[in-house]
Amino acid sequence: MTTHTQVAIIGAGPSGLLLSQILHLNGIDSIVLERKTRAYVEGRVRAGIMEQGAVDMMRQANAAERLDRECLTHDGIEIALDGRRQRISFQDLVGTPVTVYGQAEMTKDLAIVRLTAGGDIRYEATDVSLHGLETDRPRVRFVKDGAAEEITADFVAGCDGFHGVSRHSIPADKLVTFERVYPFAWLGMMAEVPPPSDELIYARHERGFALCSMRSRTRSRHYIQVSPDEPLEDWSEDRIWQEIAIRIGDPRFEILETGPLIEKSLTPMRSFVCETMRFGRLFLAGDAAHIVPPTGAKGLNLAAGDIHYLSEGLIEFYAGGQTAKLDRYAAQALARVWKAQRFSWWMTSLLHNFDAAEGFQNRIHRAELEYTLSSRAAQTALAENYVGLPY
Ligand code: RFL
Ligand code: PHB
Repeated sequence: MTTHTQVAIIGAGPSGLLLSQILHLNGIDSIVLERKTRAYVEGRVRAGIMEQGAVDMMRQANAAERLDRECLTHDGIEIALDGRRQRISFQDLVGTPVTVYGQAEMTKDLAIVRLTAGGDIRYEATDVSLHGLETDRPRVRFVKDGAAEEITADFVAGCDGFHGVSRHSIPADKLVTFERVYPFAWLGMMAEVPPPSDELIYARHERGFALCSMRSRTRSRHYIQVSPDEPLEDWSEDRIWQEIAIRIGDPRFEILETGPLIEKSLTPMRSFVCETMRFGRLFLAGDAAHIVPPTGAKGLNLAAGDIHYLSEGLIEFYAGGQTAKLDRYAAQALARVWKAQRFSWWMTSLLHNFDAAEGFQNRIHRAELEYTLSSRAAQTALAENYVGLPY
């Protein structure tokens, strides 16, 4: 069966759902194809920090009602160096807060508004393949409920994450990519206990990085730096809690409340940019085009930024056939992406322990963190980037 839509969107993560909903509110129709089940997508524990720009995109999508009610607003972060904690006040330095709201909740809210408005999201659509991307009538083939189907569209939005099919549909000789893989991973966990502080604690310690984050005042989300090849089974609950306590400087558990873990996972750390964010009628957005190490909390926020530029381009096109904004899409998105890449790489470098062989580099990073904690100018630069650069 062949169906036509204006924009075929691959992936029902935050990028794909935001785009579909914003297009819908501007009278543009789309079909979203998602490989996994709705429950799987909505159950994935991922980002937790939203910049004001991402919150504004949720408002623009008419999907911010629960976010506005349930989110936490943070005016700063704490940084612990060898167990000594110091606060960096975003309020004082740049006057902008960040918002704590889970990506899983954001994805649920977007799916509900989209489906309530009659949106066409096809979960469990497998074997997606893209064709005719250099023509003005690209086609997307897929299998749903055992039957082969085809969609024709004016445009294809590749919102299918780092492991998706869209980026791989661009001919290899047209792809321009950059990558850096870090020699460590994050062990992430969730527990139904209050976080140790009102704000996030980022810690650099000789045993490695730690981060105490949260999803609410009663739900903690914490991470520790581990070696990328370490089996998850080697990390008992006790060992994880011990390690967090030591790294944030709370070895006697005076502020860190412990409890059973409700989730535990390992995330490899990489920086990746595909500069070919457009190929013919295909536009890549979000993790399909770029990955940042999570230290700067930028992945989801970059995805929202891409959708801002891409939706503006598509809205302009359908309003009067102009392609000026679509033609600028890749350049505009990349300018922001590279700045967030720089910041994420910098935060990662400053806060993690690299290989002992990298002694000089470790000392330089430590000196830079000490300098940052002692300089208002350096803290202002950190705050400006953390709360998010303007679109
Ligand atoms: P997603 O969320 O990966 O969604 C892509 C969707 O596409 C589907 N898909 C396909 N569908 C059809 N056909 C195919 N062939 C397909 N291949 C894939 C997938 O099933 C999926 O549903 O990408 P999107 O929408 O671009 O969103 C990006 C964000 O998810 C990501 O950047 C953030 O989670 C990154 N991130 C963080 N970002 C922040 O801004 N702040 C944070 O605090 C933050 N913390 C994090 C993070 C990512 C983490 N992990 C696990 C990578 C913390 C962690 C631990
Ligand atoms: C999270 O809460 O998941 C989180 C917060 C800040 C980060 C990364 C992840 O830098």
